[in-house]
This record gives sequence, structure tokens and C-alpha cells, in this order.
Amino acid sequence: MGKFEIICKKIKNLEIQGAENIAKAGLKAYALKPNKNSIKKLLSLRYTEPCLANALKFAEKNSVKEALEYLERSDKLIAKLGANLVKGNVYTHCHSSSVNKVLVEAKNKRNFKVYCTETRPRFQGRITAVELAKLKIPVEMYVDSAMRLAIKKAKVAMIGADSITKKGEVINKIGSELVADTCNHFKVPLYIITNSWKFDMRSLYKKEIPIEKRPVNEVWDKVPRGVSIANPAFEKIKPSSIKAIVSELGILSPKSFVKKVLKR
Ligand code: RUB
Repeated sequence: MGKFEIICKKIKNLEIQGAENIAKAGLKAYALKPNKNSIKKLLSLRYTEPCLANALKFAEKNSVKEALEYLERSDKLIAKLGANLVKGNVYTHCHSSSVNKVLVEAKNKRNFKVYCTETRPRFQGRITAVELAKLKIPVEMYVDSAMRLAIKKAKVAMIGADSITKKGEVINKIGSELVADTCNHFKVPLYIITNSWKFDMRSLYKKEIPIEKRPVNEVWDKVPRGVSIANPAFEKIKPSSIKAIVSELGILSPKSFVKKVLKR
């Protein structure tokens, strides 16, 4: 297997996960095989996510190096903006590299604890917990069904984004709508930490963004006869549940975020 194919395989099986990590790895893969077919292949791997598509479009016009630099610059800006919003303990779900960068930056300013949920079926919450523990940020893990208990303990909630639609809806890891509803219930502000390349241009002409369906054996390795399993990777949060989208474009309401992206 060539290097390009190895990266594709790692993206597909979640060894490389999270929209931005996928975009960065995808850009590197594209640099190895810069043609239309490899773009098609790369975009088919995690088809809900527009970050890689936007990154590749930028790289075609400019260069892979400049696309990677744009992401790095945005990361730094977002971490600074997000860190100012960490006013106490934080709740997060799944593993978002963008959220973790905010938490690392916030650690320089104050002490806080992170409550995170494990994120069945692939347990990306564990990646978050291990990364934070290594950085000496106190972290407490909850099973997904204990989400209400975890959110109740937090002052703010921060999650990442896979896709943002023209209506300002945010698509993120399955469980995220439950996060949003629970945050609203307990009046915990929910911030979406993301770069603006998560804006999904397809939403300008498509009614629905396709939600990736993952293999059923991620949920149950030997599925018993007669049992059917649904394993959607992501779900959608309505804009009214979101306090703000924190991106390199600023701390904006979902509506203003979309406006600013479309003006560029
Ligand atoms: C990961 C996930 C993350 C977003 C944002 O899902 O939903 O919250 O991708 O991550 P999966 P980032 O594990 O299925 O890829 O902030 O790193 O772009």
C-alpha cells in the first residue's frame, strides 16, 4: 500500500479523526497525489465533513503549504478567543482538537476542571481525556448516559463542529444534540469551537447534508440475527441552542458567522 492509500485507510477507520486532523492529513495525502481522482477519493472517506473539501479547494488555488498555514494560524487565534470564555469548569463531548487547543490556552490563565463524555461507540472522549491528563488539566470522564450530571457541573460547554450549514445549524458527533438540549435546560452556554472551513458550501443548494453512517459492528461486533443497528456518526444542533461560534472570524452568533463566511 502506498503512502496515499495508508492515509486514506487511517481516515476511514478513525485512526485519524476529527475534522481538522482529517483535513490536515488529507492535504498531506493530496500533496503526494495531486489530481482530481485523489480529491474524489479523499472526499468520499468522511462525507459529512466539508473542512477537507474547503482545504483542498484552497490548496488547489494556492498551495498545500498555505492551506496548512491557514489552519495553524486559525488554531492560534481560536485558542486565544476561546480561552477567554473559560470562566470555570468546562464540559466537552467526543474529541475536538479545536476544543483541546482552547483548553490548553486557558490553562495558562486559570484553574478549571473538564468533564467529558466517552462517546460511544468509538470512545473518542478517551482521546480527549488522555490528552488533557498529559497536560495536567484535571479531567473527569462520564459514560454518555451520565451526560446530564456532567453538564450540570460545568460553567460552560465547548464542542467542535464537523459541518455548519447556511442556516447556522452545526453538525457534530452523535450525542451533540443531546448536549445542546441539556445545556439549554441547565442554562449552560454552549460554544462551538471551529475554524470557518467547516462551513458547508453544499448547504447553499442541498436541502440536507448527508450524515455518515458508520459500520454496525462498531456498535455490536457480532450482530444477533433479527437485530438491526443504526450507527450515525453525527447529528445536527439548531442555531438557537448555540451561544456562539468561536472561529478565526471572531465570536459570533451562528447567523453572523454564516453572513461573514459568505461575504469573504
Ligand atoms: C469528531 C468530532 C469532532 C469534530 C471537530 O468525530 O465530531 O467534534 O470533528 O473536531 P470523528 P476538530 O471522531 O467521527 O471524526 O475540532 O478537531 O476539527
